[in-house]
Amino acid sequence: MPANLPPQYYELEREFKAERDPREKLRLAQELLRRMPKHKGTDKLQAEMKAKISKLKKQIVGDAKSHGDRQAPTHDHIDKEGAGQVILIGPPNCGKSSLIDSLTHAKPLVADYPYTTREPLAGMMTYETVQIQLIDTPPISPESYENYLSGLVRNSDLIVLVADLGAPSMLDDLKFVLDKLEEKRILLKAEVTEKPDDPRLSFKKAVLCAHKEYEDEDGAMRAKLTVMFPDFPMVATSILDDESLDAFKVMVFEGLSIMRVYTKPVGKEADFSNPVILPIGGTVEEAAVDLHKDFAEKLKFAKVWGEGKFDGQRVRGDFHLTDGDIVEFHV
Ligand SMILES: Nc1nc2c(ncn2[C@@H]2O[C@H](COP(=O)(O)OP(=O)(O)OP(=O)(O)O)[C@@H](O)[C@H]2O)c(=O)[nH]1
Ligand SMILES: [Mg+2]
Repeated sequence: MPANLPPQYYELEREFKAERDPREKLRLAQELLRRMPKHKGTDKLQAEMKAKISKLKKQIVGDAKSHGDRQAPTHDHIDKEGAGQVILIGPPNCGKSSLIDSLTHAKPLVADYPYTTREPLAGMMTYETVQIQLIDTPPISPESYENYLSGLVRNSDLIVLVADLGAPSMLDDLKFVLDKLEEKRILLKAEVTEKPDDPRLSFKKAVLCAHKEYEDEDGAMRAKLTVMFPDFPMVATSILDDESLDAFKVMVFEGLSIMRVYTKPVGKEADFSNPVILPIGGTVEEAAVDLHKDFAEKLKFAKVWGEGKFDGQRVRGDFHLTDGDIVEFHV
């Protein structure tokens, strides 16, 4: 039986064959399998593709292990920790490492010359009751692009594009970063509402950090940024301005589109130290699953405290929660 595959399939297959990065190759292989019409004529092809996927997975795990043996860690993947993984990217010397230094306990190298950062470095930022992972990265410029950055950016939950308000070449530098990412098929978006039609592309949500605000006293550079990125959330920051760093945290938290839900055992106080993190609009049932799968199955009803609710309002599993709600599960 003929396979009868659509032309887009063959186009994607060519990309797959040409791709060298195993993680990207795996992503394309999974997409090929997903797009393959499922009928008798494609049985053999499906089996072959599954075998390729499994081989690629083994290769990725194997690569990580063998690099570990040689004490040379791979940088294209950093395990996620906390409520979200946020990657700071930008041109050389714009202040990425200084921001990580000010916002986390990580101690990156900071220097007044470009190309200081050579490897990614993760640190945890505390925003109110949540921990958010920030990743410092080497700069992106015509002189330098670390290939593993594509994987790191694709895997992150949010991108912070850092602009240097003190650099006369700021707009060109940022344009280069955008062009470079586009070449790697990553498009930064103010809001990601849909998946790209073309599976080779990744749409990634980004926010803007207009850094070194005191270098831009008349606001002229910020005005230029707003023209270049009209829809993107933006804060102006300086490592010398604590309020600006607080505003940065709010922007990042909001950019992650997550909310905090506090759980409360029956008859006891709520636990504010360890919120359940859900996507905005998450339900009581999703919060219960996060605690324990059984819990969600046995759930009879819940009581909710929070804005816009009666205190202890009785709700069912499909009730949509909002940031800061307190939930008491009844099983
Ligand atoms: N005026 C001013 N300078 C800053 C600020 N933050 C960082 N800097 C300076 O900017 C320079 C570069 O800082 P880094 O944090 O090393 O910059 P980077 O983006 O990590 O640089 P690379 O790792 O080379 O890409 C240093 O001299 C910092 O002291 C700020 O808020 N205001
Ligand atoms: Mg740096």
